Amino acid sequence: MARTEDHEYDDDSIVVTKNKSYAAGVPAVLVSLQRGVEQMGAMRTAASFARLNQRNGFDCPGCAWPETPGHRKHAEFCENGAKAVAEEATRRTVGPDFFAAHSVRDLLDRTEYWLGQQGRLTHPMVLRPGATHYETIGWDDAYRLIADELAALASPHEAVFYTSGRTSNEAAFLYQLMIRSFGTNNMPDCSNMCHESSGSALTASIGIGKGSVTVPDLENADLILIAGQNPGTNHPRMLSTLEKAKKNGARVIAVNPLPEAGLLRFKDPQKVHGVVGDGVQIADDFLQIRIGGDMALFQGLAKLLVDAEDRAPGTVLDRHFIDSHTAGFGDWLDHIRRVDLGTVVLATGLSREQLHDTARALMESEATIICWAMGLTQQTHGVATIEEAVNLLLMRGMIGKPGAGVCPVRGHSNVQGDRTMGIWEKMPDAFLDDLDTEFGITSPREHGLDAVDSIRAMLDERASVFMAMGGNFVSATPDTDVTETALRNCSLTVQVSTKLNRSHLVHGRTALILPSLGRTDRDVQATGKQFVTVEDSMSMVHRSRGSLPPSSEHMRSEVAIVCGIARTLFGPDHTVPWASFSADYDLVRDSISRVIPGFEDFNTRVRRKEGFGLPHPPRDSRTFETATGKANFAVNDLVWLHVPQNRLMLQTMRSHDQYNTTIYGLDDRYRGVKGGRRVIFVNESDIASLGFSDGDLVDLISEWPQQDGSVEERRADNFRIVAYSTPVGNAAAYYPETNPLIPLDHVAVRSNTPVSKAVLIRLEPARH
Ligand SMILES: Nc1nc2c(c(=O)[nH]1)N[C@H]1C(S)=C(S)[C@@H](COP(=O)(O)OP(=O)(O)OC[C@H]3O[C@@H](n4cnc5c(=O)[nH]c(N)nc54)[C@H](O)[C@@H]3O)O[C@H]1N2
Ligand SMILES: Nc1nc2c(c(=O)[nH]1)N[C@H]1C(S)=C(S)[C@@H](COP(=O)(O)OP(=O)(O)OC[C@H]3O[C@@H](n4cnc5c(=O)[nH]c(N)nc54)[C@H](O)[C@@H]3O)O[C@H]1N2
Ligand SMILES: [Mo]
Repeated sequence: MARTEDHEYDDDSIVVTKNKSYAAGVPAVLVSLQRGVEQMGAMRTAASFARLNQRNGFDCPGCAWPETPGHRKHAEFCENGAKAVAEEATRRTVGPDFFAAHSVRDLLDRTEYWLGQQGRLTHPMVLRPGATHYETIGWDDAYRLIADELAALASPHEAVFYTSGRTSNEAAFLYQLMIRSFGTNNMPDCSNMCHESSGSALTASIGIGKGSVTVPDLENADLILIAGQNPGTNHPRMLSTLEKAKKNGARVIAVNPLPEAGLLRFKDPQKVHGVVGDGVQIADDFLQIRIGGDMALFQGLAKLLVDAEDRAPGTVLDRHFIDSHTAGFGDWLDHIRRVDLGTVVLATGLSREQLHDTARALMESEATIICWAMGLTQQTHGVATIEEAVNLLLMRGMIGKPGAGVCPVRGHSNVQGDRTMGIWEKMPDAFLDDLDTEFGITSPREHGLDAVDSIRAMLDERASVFMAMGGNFVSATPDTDVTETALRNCSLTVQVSTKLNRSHLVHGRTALILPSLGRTDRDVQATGKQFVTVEDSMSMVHRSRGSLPPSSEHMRSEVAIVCGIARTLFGPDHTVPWASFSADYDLVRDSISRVIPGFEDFNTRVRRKEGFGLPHPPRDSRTFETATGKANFAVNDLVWLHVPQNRLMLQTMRSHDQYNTTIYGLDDRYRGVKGGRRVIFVNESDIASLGFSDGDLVDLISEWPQQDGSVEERRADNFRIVAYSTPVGNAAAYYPETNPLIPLDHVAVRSNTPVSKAVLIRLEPARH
């Protein structure tokens, strides 16, 4: 099962030191500069860092956290944002000579780290049926090849079109328009593996799948709960917001199986005191919860609040809000009264005292925000868990008022915008109607395939053309061996990419690599310099304009690539003006303004300093566009995870030195691991009871029970045990090395998201 890894992952080189109790500070500044200069040279480093997240510059490709409104700091970025920029703006290139020197077979033995380090893709490349090497192909020939393969399909539903979350609004809008003009809604995206559970839960509860708070809300909250999120690594700029919130008197409670550095202490590298001082303690309380225990936590807290209301009626519940804005309260109340606190203690691993303390904090707060990320969404009961978080807010009227609300913290920098633009396999009919009216097309109304269902379709040969707008589908999805088989079944795989990755090497009968411009690159089209737009985690839309000269004249923008394919596919007389769109992105925005509510006068408003915010009915007016017309209390049976004897529940997460499947380096600084990634963090007492020692080399075997009583096993070899603070029975290791362990069918109820944060495993002494 497991791929043999080369020297970079040699366990002999892994060094483990004590994990850090604070994030950022001096080392963060040094790492940013060093990575920049290594990849880009001093000039490009200075030029790009100066324009990162500035009003006339480009949006950081790192994460979707908003820029601070009003006054922007000179350096509105963080160490990991700088790494993301260096990764993209590197001067190293991968061109025809590289592909002539390396066969696909040879490249398959390299790690993602090695592949990514080779540089930017510069030329369109094709792998012909049976060929051993990629060779160059002209753009027009590449478009023709795609158009011919698509036209030859028996049905448009035999093609799937993936999107990763860096794609701009303009490119995403045109991409979905091309796909729907072609005749399918098969649009899997990275969201399917990411915040899909948030979207499902929030749409059911409050009628919109997006967060309801802004940066000023966070800064003015009384209480902020951060559950299942590691902002110190994945959203470092959020720490500055939290620091401000704390200065204003907020209490912050971290809910996490791991004591993540950024949650405990933070040194702001952009401030002198941050660099030299001890830093600010961010989390006032740390609830070290067992994996999958959050649903129990939220129900338990609701129960304690209901008990308090019973003791002193009128003091806890927001009756006015509940009566006028919610539905389902009575049923929910009956259900919550029956929650057993003993079960909550078992499920969470927390003490009664911690539960009572947290309940008290919720009762004392007049403005509560709950933030979350992958620790909640990538769970079997992720949707229900998020609904429970919403219940907890609804009972106190904590939505649609300043300083209060829901805050799902998004991942990819434009993943939320891509959804707004229609990248979704089940866009509502209202959107499709408006799209059809604008362009004179007939969009299919039947829902398409998401990521997991696309893999199933390719596996069963129901789909045979796979195209990806960015991302690294093979490594980001679960069940690596199965997914690889699925892609190899295709007749054509097309990857629009900036960097080389494993998805270029696990291919269909014919494969194409189309090199695209990224955020940092200057984009010039027939009518001159272009900019694109993105939407952040808080529904703010703004411009992004790259300024660096592209490292090759053969790269094209994502917009140009989509328009090129579409023109070839549909011919020059198509009702959509593809050629004009690719020449002038303002025209794309004009169409968006007519199709998507909230984008009226798009071209004017997006040119304003701060861009503009999209409407959010619950936040703006306590309006809930659900089936009941109210915010819904959800009733969910309490489910939590039992870990059998001699087994561990494994969560797969990010190190400090990676961006999803892109590995920047081998240094997980805050957790004290250097020089390698094949480590598994295990509680000391589990290490002893399983008969191992810290430093031992083990194989991880996941167990997936079958209906007939048998157990399916998957294996990932050679992980070094690291004794670490994690609840008993819970372990952690990095993604994507652990993706071969996750069964394709291990998905979240109602969102079909792969359950990457709860994989049942056992350890065996390493075989090799
Ligand atoms: N530098 C950098 N930035 C990134 C990314 C990156 O890879 N690198 N990725 C981007 C993307 S696409 C995303 S989606 C975000 C991801 O941001 P995060 O969600 O912060 O990413 P993970 O590393 O998956 O961390 C999940 C956190 O949840 C905790 N956790 C695991 N299981 C549970 C549980 O059952 N309950 C609770 N309460 N906590 C749990 C883990 O200990 C960990 O702290 O970051 C974005 N930003
Ligand atoms: N086990 C496990 N699996 C997971 C997760 C987990 O926590 N655990 N997290 C999941 C999550 S939250 C996510 S979002 C997915 C991520 O899934 P993806 O978004 O598919 O993966 P990335 O690694 O972000 O994609 C990196 C590639 O994108 C390309 N790229 C980068 N920038 C651009 C650009 O501007 N344009 C184009 N065209 N291409 C570009 C580069 O070629 C690069 O190699 O993984 C998921 N998989
Ligand atoms: Mo994500």
